[in-house]
Amino acid sequence: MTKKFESVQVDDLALNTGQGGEVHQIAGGDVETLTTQGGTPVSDDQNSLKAGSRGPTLLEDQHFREKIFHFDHERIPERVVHARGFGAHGFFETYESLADITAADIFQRAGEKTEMFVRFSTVAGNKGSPDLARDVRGFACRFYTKEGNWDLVGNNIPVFFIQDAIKFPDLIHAAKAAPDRDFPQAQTAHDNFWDFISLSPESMHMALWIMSDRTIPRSLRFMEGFGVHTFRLVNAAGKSTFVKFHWKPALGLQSVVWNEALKLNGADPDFHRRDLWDAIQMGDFPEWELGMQLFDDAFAERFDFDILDATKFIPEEEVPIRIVGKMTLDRCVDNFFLETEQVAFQTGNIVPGIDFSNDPLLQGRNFSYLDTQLKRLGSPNFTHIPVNAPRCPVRHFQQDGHMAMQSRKGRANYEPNSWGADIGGPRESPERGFRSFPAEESGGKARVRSETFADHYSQARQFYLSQTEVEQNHIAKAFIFELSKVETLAIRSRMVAHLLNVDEGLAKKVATELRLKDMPKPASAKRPTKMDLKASPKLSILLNGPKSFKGRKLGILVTDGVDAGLLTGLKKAIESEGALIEIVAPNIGGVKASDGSWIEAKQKIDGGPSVLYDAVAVLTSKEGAALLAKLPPAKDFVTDAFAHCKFIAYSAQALALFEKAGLAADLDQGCVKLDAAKEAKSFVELCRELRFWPREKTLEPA
Ligand code: HDE
Repeated sequence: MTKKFESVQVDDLALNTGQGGEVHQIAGGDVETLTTQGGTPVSDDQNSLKAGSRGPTLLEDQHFREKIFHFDHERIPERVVHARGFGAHGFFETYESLADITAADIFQRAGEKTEMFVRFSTVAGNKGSPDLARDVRGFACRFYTKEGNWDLVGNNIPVFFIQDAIKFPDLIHAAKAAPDRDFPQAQTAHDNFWDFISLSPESMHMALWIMSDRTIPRSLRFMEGFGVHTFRLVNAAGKSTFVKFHWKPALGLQSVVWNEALKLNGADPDFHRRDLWDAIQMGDFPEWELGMQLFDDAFAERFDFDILDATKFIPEEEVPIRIVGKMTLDRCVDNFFLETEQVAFQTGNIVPGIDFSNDPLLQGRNFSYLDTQLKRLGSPNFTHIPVNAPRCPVRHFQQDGHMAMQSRKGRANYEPNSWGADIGGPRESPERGFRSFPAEESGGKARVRSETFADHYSQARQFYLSQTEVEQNHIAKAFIFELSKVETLAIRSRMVAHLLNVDEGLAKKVATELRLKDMPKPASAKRPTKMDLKASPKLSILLNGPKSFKGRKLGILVTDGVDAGLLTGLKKAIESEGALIEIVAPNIGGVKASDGSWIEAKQKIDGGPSVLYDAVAVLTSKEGAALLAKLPPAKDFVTDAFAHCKFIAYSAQALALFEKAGLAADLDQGCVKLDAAKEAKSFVELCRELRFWPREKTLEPA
């Protein structure tokens, strides 16, 4: 359960008089003595040292100077991308030995448990930006293996915007706030971003993904993760197999809708981090299975696209995913800064048995991640910070530098040396040590882009055609929203020209809604779009959703006089599904139910809008409904829930609220009147579908 604060009597606390020197008692006993960094006990932390009670502050006040000095230096540069993130500890369990495919120690023994740290993030926004920005989510995983840290620094989308790392600064500059005005923040709906994208045909596949609901996940627990690049696995005999890494969430996929995301950012900018924190604190540990798509040179040769091109994915239908283990996140951090902020992931952190491919994006990343940590953490010794320190022995001759915490003992700080095994220190091991796969490389030096990277539209089309009608509609609407915020007409038109190469229907819909005066010609393409790639149903969120309401939340709006039996019945049905309820009421103190019992509220109605919940219920008395009908946030509660296609349960008396909100005549099969507690179960069964999508069409103008 989430920890509740123990109630403290206000009178129990010795209030600060500012006079200093009081022994501050906290309910429950004496506290430890405050000290300086040097360990000197502090007598007064309320007043600086002065010459006389009204005189100047004295420079000799070491405690004051140290306290302010440290405060002044609390900040470090935020990450240049992925600044806003949230981390958690966990472990990985290997399902089976993969010794025939890789020598990586972590994959040798079934049942092996390996400690992990994971950080999820958005990309474009600053550290304080809202969680529901339309954005790619970072999915960075560290495995503390017995042979070193392995960092799989992935995203929640399997492809990327660009093909060569040299374009990364341009992409990120274009996506982030413009340099002259420093806005817009944490969003791509602006001229610079779409200017860059529309001038970079290689981004078209990713553009389709980011306009899909993948970029507005319901929670970090309901999204997939991808290693994106092709990597190599190498076995003990030196045989290499190509691999793409996948994370599959145990709870299935779920996203919110765009209008909901916009409102969520206001209602709870911390929606995702709070959700993950709550789930872990309650013991409902999030899980993902690790999958591998394994393939050889022959497949790479015959595949329609280049496996080194990070703007392409390999459909699961072509190379099935082999599930090899499971990650469980079971512990929140003790301190956000020490762990989540200071964790320094590096794509270069690989272990024997795993190797890079020549993907030019990956090769560029290998430079960037090491380099950026020096800027952020200020010292080459960032691996000494506990969250970055490997859990296996670390032995080398590197030394000194800012903030050094560890060094070898003794006189030997170089090798070769002749000091003997005890003093002389470690030596390389050709048998155990990491060896790069000896791939043969040839060719003249040139700044080139391989011809095999030239098809920019075929997989964009394949992705679009793999979506359900509801999802295709969301993609179209996202393009319309984003391009409506673009002020330069030529950029809007240029994007439509690209969409014509993806799907004519999509392009026309976007052009019509933007009211483009002239339909542009299709963008010129180096390679014509392959029209016959098979749809991949695995790419749809809705086709890969959960089978239950587990891990989701029902928001119940109640008033005084709520039918106690009905409320208990609904609560029981939700809990037996493994889901949660949250009580919303006109006042935070709670309400008095029909049987006289007191129901505590978690949210006051104006702080608990329906966007916080996966489904909602309104259970009231007649008087209660009349009260709610006068409250704008209560009307918004049902109007939004309806517009966001949520399942809605209501008691007969609550109908007055729906009437006042103008919804009574529109209530559909996704809205269920609960007359008796026993009907609660069938409502919860309905909620397993998550949303009542048929409603969406009825909400659009004919
Ligand atoms: Fe990153 N990226 N990236 N990136 N990236 C960073 O490293 C970079 C790319 C990703 O939670 C930075 O430690 C370049 C792809 C995640 O701490 C930086 C290129 C993918 C995180 C950097 C890429 C990612 C980062 C900033 C183009 C998915 C957050 C802070 C070649 C496979 C890690 C830092 C965390 C962070 C560079 C492209 C994922 C600047 C140059 C593709 C999840 O080094």
